[in-house]
Amino acid sequence: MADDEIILADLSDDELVMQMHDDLYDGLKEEIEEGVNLLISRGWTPYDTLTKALVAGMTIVGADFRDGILFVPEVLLAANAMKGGMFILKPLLIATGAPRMGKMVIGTVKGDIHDIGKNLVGMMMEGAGFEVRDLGINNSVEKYLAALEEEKPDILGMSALLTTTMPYMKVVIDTMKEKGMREDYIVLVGGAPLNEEFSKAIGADAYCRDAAVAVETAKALVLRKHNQMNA
Ligand code: B1M
Repeated sequence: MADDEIILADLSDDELVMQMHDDLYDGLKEEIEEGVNLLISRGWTPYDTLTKALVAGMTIVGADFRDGILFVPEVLLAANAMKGGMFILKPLLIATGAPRMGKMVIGTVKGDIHDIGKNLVGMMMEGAGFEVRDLGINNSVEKYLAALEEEKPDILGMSALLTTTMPYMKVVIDTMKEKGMREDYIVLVGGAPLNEEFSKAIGADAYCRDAAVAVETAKALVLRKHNQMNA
């Protein structure tokens, strides 16, 4: 072992989280997995581990990608390392024993292959007691509609990370209107380039800034829908 090799287990919590930000930046999947396991074994909640170690680290990656310091291959490695950590956290986030809240179909829109945020939303929704059918990436309007027919969910969730793909959400919503099925579903949208105004303009029920907001919004709107149905 080299003298300068960092032993993650010897680091304090704060040092470990900083090191995990560096390891995520460097796309070191095994180190990220070890870091996640260490934080959990030290009593960290899965949610804090996710947000403070992984999501915060990915924000740094995002800023340097934007500024031309990191390029696609490095970002892919970082994304892969993040997925390794998320894979460990997923069952822990889900194992909250939350009562069934409803069902959601979620997918990234056509032309867009970003899926980390969508996956996080799916995980958090499952953790909150929702059944989730994840359609993956690059979804056409036909795929969304087929899944709605098949699953009969309470909620349709759409994710877009590119300014060029976010308008496709309107294509999906407009098609739902044309087919007379828009009012049957709660439509939630999210993704870094979106905002409240855009969500209103395309006729979605709500914009969700992050996964936690998605869960809170979903709970509130499903409750409202059930109350209306029982009235
Ligand atoms: Co891309 N990319 N990318 N990328 N990428 C962005 C989005 C970008 C902002 C980077 C930048 O320039 N700063 C930029 C978009 C610019 C724009 O449109 N204005 C960009 C670009 C340009 C591109 C390419 C075009 C680059 C190229 O090829 N030249 C290309 C496009 C490919 C395509 O989709 N057709 C591309 C490719 C890639 C990779 C493949 C390398 C990789 C994706 C890997 C993967 O996802 N499997 C990648 C990544 C990783 C990023 C950044 C760095 C990080 C995205 C991420 O995972 N964030 C991103 C920069 C950034 O966003 N800061 C960037 C972490 C994640 C937890 O956050 O996804 O925002 P986020 O999700 C949040 C919320 O938005 C919300 O909750 C989530 C959790 O809290 N949310 C929802 C998201 N979806 C929701 C759905 C909901 C509710 C809430 O439904 C109910």
